[in-house]
Amino acid sequence: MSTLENILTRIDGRVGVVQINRPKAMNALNGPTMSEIMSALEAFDADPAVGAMVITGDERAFAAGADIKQMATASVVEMMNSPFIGYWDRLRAISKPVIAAVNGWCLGGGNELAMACDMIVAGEGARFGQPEINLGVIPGAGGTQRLTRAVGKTIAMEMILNARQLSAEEALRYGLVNRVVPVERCLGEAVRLAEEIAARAPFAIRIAKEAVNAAFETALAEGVSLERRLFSLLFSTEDQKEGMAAFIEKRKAEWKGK
Ligand code: DAK
Repeated sequence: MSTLENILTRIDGRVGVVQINRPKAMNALNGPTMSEIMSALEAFDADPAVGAMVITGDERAFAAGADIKQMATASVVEMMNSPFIGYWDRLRAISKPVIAAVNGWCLGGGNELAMACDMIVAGEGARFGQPEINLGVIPGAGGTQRLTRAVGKTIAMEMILNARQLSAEEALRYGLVNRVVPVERCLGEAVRLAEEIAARAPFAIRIAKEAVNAAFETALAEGVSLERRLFSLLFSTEDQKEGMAAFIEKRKAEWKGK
């Protein structure tokens, strides 16, 4: 376990875990916290001992949003020049799977952080929302786009225009989260899921993540064509030969990540 000012990190098996650790501020995401989160994820991404990652908070809050106290007096120029949005771009560039384990409040920039991950495991009491309208602003770190893609226009409109919060069960029903588990099992379930994924063929996992993410950036024909190229590319890996040989020989494949 390594302790920085605003996060804790550890490696659990082949899973890198980042825990946001600003309990007095409901894990609000100020610049230093986002900087530490991203540096930790990038270090895990570069570490061959890590196959997948989990970001979590504590039982009261995953994160209650960007730090309102830090941005309350900002000018338009300061916000336009703020490096803050760059942290979400860095998260998009992480090549290994990242799972958010969400208990408690998951609001504003916190929800945008969870949605920028690849999957979300929610604890039963989790509350998801984009309450920026209550502050006289709108989501600014991808919320209007990622939430709409996740839950559809009508629910996204209600959440963003009228600060509607979703319970964990509603988030599951609308497709925002993968599964809902008891609070005390949330992190363990996310790590277990990450561990399962980390045990699979590493290069194929990375390519699969890239292909699914392309669905949000491209037209269908372009996405299908990219998928065909990525699929064919995997036939240059030892893992493809091993995976198919193992099936034919009725044995478990041994992945090399090559
Ligand atoms: N920022 C700063 N401090 C926060 C905070 C936040 N987002 N959320 C909570 N805290 C602090 C509270 O001020 C309080 O501090 P003290 O008063 O004790 O010093 C402490 O955490 C405990 O909070 P409460 O006393 O309020 O606790 P409750 O249980 O009563 O309520 C709550 C919990 C989570 C419902 C409530 O704290 C709350 O409504 N928090 C604000 C939620 C919110 O509005 N979130 C959206 C923030 S705006 C950008 C892109 C995106 C963004 C910013 C920039 N760029 C492109 C540059 C994102 C913006 C946002 O996320």
